[in-house]
Amino acid sequence: MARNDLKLLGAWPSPYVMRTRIALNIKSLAYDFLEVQFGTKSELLLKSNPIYKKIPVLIHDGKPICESLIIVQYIDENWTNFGHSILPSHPYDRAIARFWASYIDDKWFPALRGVAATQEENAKKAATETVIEGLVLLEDVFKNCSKGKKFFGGDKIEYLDIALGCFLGWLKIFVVIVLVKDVMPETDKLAQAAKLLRKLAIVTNNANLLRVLASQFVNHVEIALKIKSIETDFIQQNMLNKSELLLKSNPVYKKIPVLIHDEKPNCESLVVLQYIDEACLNAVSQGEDAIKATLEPVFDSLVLLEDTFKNCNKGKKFFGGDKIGYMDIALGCFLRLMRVTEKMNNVTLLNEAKIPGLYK
Ligand SMILES: N[C@@H](CCC(=O)N[C@@H](CS)C(=O)NCC(=O)O)C(=O)O
Repeated sequence: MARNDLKLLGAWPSPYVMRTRIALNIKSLAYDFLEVQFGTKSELLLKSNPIYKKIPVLIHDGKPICESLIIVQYIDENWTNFGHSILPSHPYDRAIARFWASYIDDKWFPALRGVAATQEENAKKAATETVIEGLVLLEDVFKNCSKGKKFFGGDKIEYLDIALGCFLGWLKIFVVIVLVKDVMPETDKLAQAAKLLRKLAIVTNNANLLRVLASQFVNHVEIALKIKSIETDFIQQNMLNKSELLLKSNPVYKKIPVLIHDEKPNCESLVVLQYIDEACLNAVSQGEDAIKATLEPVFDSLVLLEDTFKNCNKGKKFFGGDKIGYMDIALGCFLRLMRVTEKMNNVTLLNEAKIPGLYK
């Protein structure tokens, strides 16, 4: 069999690079490991990952693939008959695995890094809480997935083992070396503490937002609150064990986000967005320059996405050509939020002249 032309741009200590190397090992694929010096950006890296300029990048037959979790999925899909499959076989189990993998990357690991990086006591405490709560959540997921076995994937290493596992070495380092030591004793104690913390969440301010970390709907509301410079207490919710406050505040849907203002709950993210805009909660709205600075990266991203659209759609209506594809779904669901942002800030994000493809 012809050897695959596989090159991996990476550095050995990087947890993200470890993910891709584990996946390559599972599939018994040989590859050239092109080590990048930490902190430097080779020309090949800049050319292969011009958007994020980060490792890992897998180069397969001259074509670069970026982002560790995407690379792991690519390896699994491209070499289905090699080794065992990395993603679970059932689509629902796959969805669950992807959901938690994003949670690990978007919420849990940044909090873990925050614990080490921040000097400010309250911020450190908040980050530590997030890390602990995350571990408790992930422990639940592990119990459901592993079915009493050693891995999330049961007897074999699967997607979530790779996604989380590569951080565990770093977690130990944080626990041992960094100041976390005092607040991070044994897992069982942590679990108890996290449950207690959840129960102790007290409504103190006028405006409180019941939320969970990984909710896009909550994110929408948080963005609106930020735009309006409204300070809120965030009351973390465990959706597997709904709090009395949540059930009382949103008895119809029993969902987050709920914005509690002067003890009156507001439910459903779009309704909450309008409420924030209309009631404004006595907040001072930001100056024009601040809004412009916030929105600039959004413009830049839209222009990049317009380029991607041009490459993918082959002159047709969707990223997927004639039919709605993955990217149409991923981006399309944010269109309403962009319209709301435009309306709330009196700005134009979807500019037909600059992004004609996306606009249409
Ligand atoms: N989301 C990316 C994260 C990759 C990442 O953060 N890589 C780090 C190395 S551990 C990097 O290249 N950092 C260089 C930089 O931030 O400029 C992935 O999953 O691949």
